Amino acid sequence: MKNLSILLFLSTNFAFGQYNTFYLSPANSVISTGQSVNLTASGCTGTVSWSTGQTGISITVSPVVSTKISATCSTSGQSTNEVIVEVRSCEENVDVNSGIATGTYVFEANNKIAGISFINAGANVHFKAGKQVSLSTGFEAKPGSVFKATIGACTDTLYLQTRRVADKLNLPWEILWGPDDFIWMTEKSGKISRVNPQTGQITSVFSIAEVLNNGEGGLLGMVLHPDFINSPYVYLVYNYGVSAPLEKIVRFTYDGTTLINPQTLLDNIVGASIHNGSRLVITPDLKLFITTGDANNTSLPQDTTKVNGKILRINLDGSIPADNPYVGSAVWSIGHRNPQGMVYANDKLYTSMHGPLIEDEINLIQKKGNYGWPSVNGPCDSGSEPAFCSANNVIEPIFSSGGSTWAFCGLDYYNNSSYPAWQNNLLMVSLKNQTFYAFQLSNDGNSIVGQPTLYYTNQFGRLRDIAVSPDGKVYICTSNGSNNDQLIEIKPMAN
Ligand SMILES: [Ca+2]
Ligand SMILES: [Ca+2]
Repeated sequence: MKNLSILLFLSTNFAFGQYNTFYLSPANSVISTGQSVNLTASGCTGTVSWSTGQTGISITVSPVVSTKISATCSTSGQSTNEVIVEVRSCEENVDVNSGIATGTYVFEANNKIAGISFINAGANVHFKAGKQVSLSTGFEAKPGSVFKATIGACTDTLYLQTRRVADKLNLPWEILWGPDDFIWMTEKSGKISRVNPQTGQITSVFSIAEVLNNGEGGLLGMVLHPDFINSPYVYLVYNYGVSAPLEKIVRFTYDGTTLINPQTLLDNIVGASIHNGSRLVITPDLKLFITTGDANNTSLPQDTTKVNGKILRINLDGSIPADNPYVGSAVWSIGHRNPQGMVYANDKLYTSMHGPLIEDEINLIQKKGNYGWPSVNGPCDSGSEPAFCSANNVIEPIFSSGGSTWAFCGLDYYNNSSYPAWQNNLLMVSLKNQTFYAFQLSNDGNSIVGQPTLYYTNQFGRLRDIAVSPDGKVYICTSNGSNNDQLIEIKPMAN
């Protein structure tokens, strides 16, 4: 089920000095794919121009992805704050678990909508479920609100069904779809397993004895050789050592049962109990990309002679490619804090990164790029950031979380026709915000369009990683610990 946390207490209706009557309503909206919402600007005596290109006091929008819309009043010259129109796809079950203070909302579910709490005066809410609308004791549609519940099919022709594939896992960190049609999985304690996605049966492959499982460190990222049938290599990154944690990348060979013949490709990377990075990606030209964290030492990411706080690039035998930007060094880009998601798509390399209390980032990685940490958080927009950015050619993120952290983690790419709403989308999961996100990429892949669509908030707990199957199903794993983690399948289904 989808949990929606909606607290919209006058979030956009605040004053702009003397123009304090110019505001937008509803403050924010949730609509389903294919639906539209009316937006109205109040208090402008001139022409209202909207960021959509439309003019007029009232407009109707039918966005296909979640988006921010603002308006400008010609007489005051003032822009309003933005209205966020969230576009949601049909899911199997939807929980509306917070009060709705204001706004127009249409919630749809293939099966059931459960509503608790209240709908305030001024809110206009429609629950539409295929089978059942369930309102908890104490649910209240207050005087002045409009509330409607109907039984009917989603506007979407597809909905998303979730299924628990496996449980009793302990801190799975990497999940990926293998060429054997099994899900390959690492767990932080040092275990590598294959999971049958149909039955959930877990087959143990290997356990790495020297893994130092400490804090955020342990056995982390994994990638398989792209030609695994002929080159059955498994690349793993993990922490090791005793007094001072280190990190290494090791290539093992899969003999059909277990992992043999470890070959260290890169070692003595500084590790720590936090900020170890450790996503691995192999590109079609057979280069291994590695994310490293700053290992809780902010002097490292801007130091091009150190491999921490970087995106690294090596050949599959561990040697340094001749065309790397710093001769003889694995460093590909600098200024990263703790990137824990990475995917290659559209001939581009995307990463997701944890910010420090603010500004979690999605970045498009360029050779020799500087991404700013620790001098810059998110965009180059405050204090000494603009000066540092122009002096150091800092590349700004293509998305940033702004004034809070969501704890961005596993990142993947979706382009399967079985769920058109996610075509050319980056999919991501987060730990702190316990949410699955779909980000629409622009056609050229260079930017993110509008706001992400959110799914499953607080439903499964902390979420660590994603895998996508060739037939368009998505798998996510939780990161709650205590041998209580799950592998969940998300499957597009016809209505
Ligand atoms: Ca993955
Ligand atoms: Ca900033």
